[in-house]
Amino acid sequence: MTVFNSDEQTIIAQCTPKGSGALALLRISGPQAIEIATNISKLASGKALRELPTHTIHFGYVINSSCEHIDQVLFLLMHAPRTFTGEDTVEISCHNNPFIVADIIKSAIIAGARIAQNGEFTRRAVMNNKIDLVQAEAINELIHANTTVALKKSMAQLEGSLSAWIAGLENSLLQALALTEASFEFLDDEISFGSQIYQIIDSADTKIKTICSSHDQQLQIRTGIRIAICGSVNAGKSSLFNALLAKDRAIVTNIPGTTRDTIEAGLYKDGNYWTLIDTAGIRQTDDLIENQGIERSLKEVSRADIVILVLDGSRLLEDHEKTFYQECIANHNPKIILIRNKVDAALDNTITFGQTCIDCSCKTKQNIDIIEKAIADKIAALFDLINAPFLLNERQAHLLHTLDQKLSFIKSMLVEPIQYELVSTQIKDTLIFTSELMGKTISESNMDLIFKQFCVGK
Ligand SMILES: Nc1nc2c(ncn2[C@@H]2O[C@H](COP(=O)(O)OP(=O)(O)OP(=O)(O)O)[C@@H](O)[C@H]2O)c(=O)[nH]1
Ligand SMILES: [Mg+2]
Repeated sequence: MTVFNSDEQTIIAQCTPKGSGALALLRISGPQAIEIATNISKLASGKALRELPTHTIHFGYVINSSCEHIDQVLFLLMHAPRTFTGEDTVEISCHNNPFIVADIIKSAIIAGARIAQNGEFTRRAVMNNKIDLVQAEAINELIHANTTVALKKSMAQLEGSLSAWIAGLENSLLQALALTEASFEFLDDEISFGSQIYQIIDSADTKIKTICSSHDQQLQIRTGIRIAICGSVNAGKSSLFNALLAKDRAIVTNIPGTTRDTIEAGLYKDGNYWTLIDTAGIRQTDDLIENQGIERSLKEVSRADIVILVLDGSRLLEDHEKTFYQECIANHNPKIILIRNKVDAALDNTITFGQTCIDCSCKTKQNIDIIEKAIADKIAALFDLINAPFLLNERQAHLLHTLDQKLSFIKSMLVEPIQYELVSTQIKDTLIFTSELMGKTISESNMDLIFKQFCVGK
């Protein structure tokens, strides 16, 4: 069902990223979209856009209020309701020069449009029942996905997988509600569905718990993987950082303590976004600044998803260094990749703390590819752990967590003698949460919060 709001203003925004490039896409959506586009266009065919059939493309010019040509463009004309927003829509493909884009937007504003707010096109798609709120959120995830796994999951979500899951949950709760009401009605006949209701509630609760349990890990698939490079001073951490990035990003010298603060740099690798973090080397020092840097390195060991622990193969370790490596391995074993650098100048130093250790040389680039492979394997193993079919955002996770608590409470009420009237009230309460999850009963201010996270033009 498409809902049209005659008070709704017509909006315009650039949908493609700002900056110069070959082409840009602008979208005009709203009740006046076709009229506005007609007034700012001069088609090569000599016809007016308003007279042309829906879902057609037209070549021509955007003109300003003095009828001067701004740019040669293509107009994609789409009548409601078969559009993204469910409203009349005209999309303009123009040349991507920021001055052209600004002039086209200015012309449209003079003709009666206004600039769209963050996420306003998607919000209108939700208001017009083109997609539900969960699918709208999936669009935002899709745009910002930093790993191929996140991309796949948000695509599935956009296609309705999470919405269908929530609908299934809602159905179970409605079934439990029906049985509760029936038990209440037939109380005198001593017909009770207590155990059936318990089973339904318990199974719904188990499903929610499974999804919620991997929420923390899901952050990795959404935001990319943090890979910290840590170890003793002068071990070659910055050299490895540069080798993995394939550029001289961090300063490398033979002076121990060269890196004093953490440095981050990102790269796309095998369909994932890696954030590499070079850290200050661990050593005992009285230098205040260096000590703060070392503190940051230790924090990074805890925070990162993967830690590349670098040993200096050209010298023997001091006792405090051995303690650092041992503690690091003991406390963070699953995420550690131990490597021994400088094998080109190696002493007969085979200390590995009982771990698999990759020998390498940042100087000769020996085995850098093996380190990359070890990182990719660790990422694959991390993703294997996350078997939940959906990626929940904070809003969804919070609502599901509250729902889980509510269902646990209902289960505690389902012991004889059962107060069916009270159980029924509680189940009705849970349906408020599923409605809010889907955006059916969400408040305007909460909607504002959700769409604020979107970019303009989406
Ligand atoms: N022979 C040899 N020298 C290396 C290798 N990797 C790095 N170095 C040298 O080791 C020294 C220290 O390298 P860095 O990359 O700055 O080491 P770091 O661990 O970042 O040092 P800090 O930032 O001081 O903790 C430099 O002189 C590098 O040229 C290697 O594989 N073989
Ligand atoms: Mg360094």
